[in-house]
Amino acid sequence: MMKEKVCVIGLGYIGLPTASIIANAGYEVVGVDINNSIVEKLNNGYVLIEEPNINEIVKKVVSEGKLRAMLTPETSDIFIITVPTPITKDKKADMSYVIKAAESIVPLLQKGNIVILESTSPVGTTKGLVTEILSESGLEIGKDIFLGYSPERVLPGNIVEELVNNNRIIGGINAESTERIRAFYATFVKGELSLTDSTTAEMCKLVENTYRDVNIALANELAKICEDAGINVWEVIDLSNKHPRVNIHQPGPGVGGHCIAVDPWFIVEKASELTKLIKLSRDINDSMPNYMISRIKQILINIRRRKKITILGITYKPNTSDIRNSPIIQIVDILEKCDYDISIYDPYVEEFRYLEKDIVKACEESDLILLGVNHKEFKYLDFNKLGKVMNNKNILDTRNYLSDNEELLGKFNYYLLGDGVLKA
Ligand code: SAJ
Repeated sequence: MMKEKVCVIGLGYIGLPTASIIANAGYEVVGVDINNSIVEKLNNGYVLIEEPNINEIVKKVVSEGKLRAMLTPETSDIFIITVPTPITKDKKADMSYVIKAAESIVPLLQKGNIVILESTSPVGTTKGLVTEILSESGLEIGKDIFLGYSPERVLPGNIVEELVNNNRIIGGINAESTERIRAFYATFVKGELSLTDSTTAEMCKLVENTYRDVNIALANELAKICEDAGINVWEVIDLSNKHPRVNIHQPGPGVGGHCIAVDPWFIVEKASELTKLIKLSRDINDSMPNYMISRIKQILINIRRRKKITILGITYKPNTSDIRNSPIIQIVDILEKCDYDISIYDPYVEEFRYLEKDIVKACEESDLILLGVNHKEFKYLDFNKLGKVMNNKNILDTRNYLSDNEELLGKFNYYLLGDGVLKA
């Protein structure tokens, strides 16, 4: 049977791997993006995002002519919208990209087409906003055009593998839409396909990330409590999680990225009076950068002169170059305002203010190393060499990443978020 043509709108972290996997499953795929360089590079078999295995797949499907990139959409059997849904300063969902993407396909729609929204969206977007825009085609949505919502769950850094193997939720605006969208994903997704309606599917996506944000907030609040009680929060969490039904997350310097720090606000936007716990969790997680500053000030309290801090790792999570919403960058901003000298070393970041390419240089005359992100390169650093160039051999570990490094513990004053040592 002639494989159908799929148009994927938005070639970012999710859209590009999605377009590549679908092309690799045998479909003819047109990838659409407003960014000319993404389109040009993709047509030459190159990608702008770093993801394991993505380069090989893109090169393969582009060379086979199964995937090509365009600046505007073409008539297709299936349209998938994977554009960003950023958050505005007042914590509201910015749906402008989704609106533009939906409007761009209206003139191309034909009876029997399937339209799938994948972008994280406030509850009711598919049945409301998107249905309204697509109706401008004059076609009956749900009967001539099948429409639904199917959120991705892929973890940046493991997208290609998870796109195929993760379970997936399929939420149509009606049963016929759900079934047709299920049949499409079933041709390349090996995970379980759970069927529901579009509004429930939208809420599931937001709930999955909100669940993590609330649980991280619990871990962060426990870090503050344990620190005050003079006990080690990591030991408390580790031992508590040995209970068969307890899964406390990890404390940290804050929650970054473009998902967990963002998605809870989409729920708050639609139910402001009902979302006390969700809002409070966001505030707790957003309080962590300032909390780390207070720890730094405590540790360096006896140094009167201008102090220097060396930051190891500024990305939002380990082993990635992604700095979006990174809490470590918030720590840099606060340190600047408090008149500290700052140097940064992060092997995954090409350019950033205070960034040093040489870690020894970054540590020169430093009073404290802040371990911001647990990049694998930081596990076995030569702390003997780093300590020799520092004014004071202090290290504050925000990720419990180096607490088993005997060499470090022997040479540095080792401090750990939530270790309670300053109170003990
Ligand atoms: N973090 C903690 N403590 C923890 C876990 C994470 O402080 O116990 C911090 C991390 O350091 C990071 C942030 O939270 O700054 C988020 O990191 P993450 O790896 O947990 O999540 P993301 O944003 O990279 O990906 C999430 C995933 N969602 C879930 O795990 C429920 C992914 O599956 C989603 O597809 C993605 O959001 C998304 O696109 O929504």
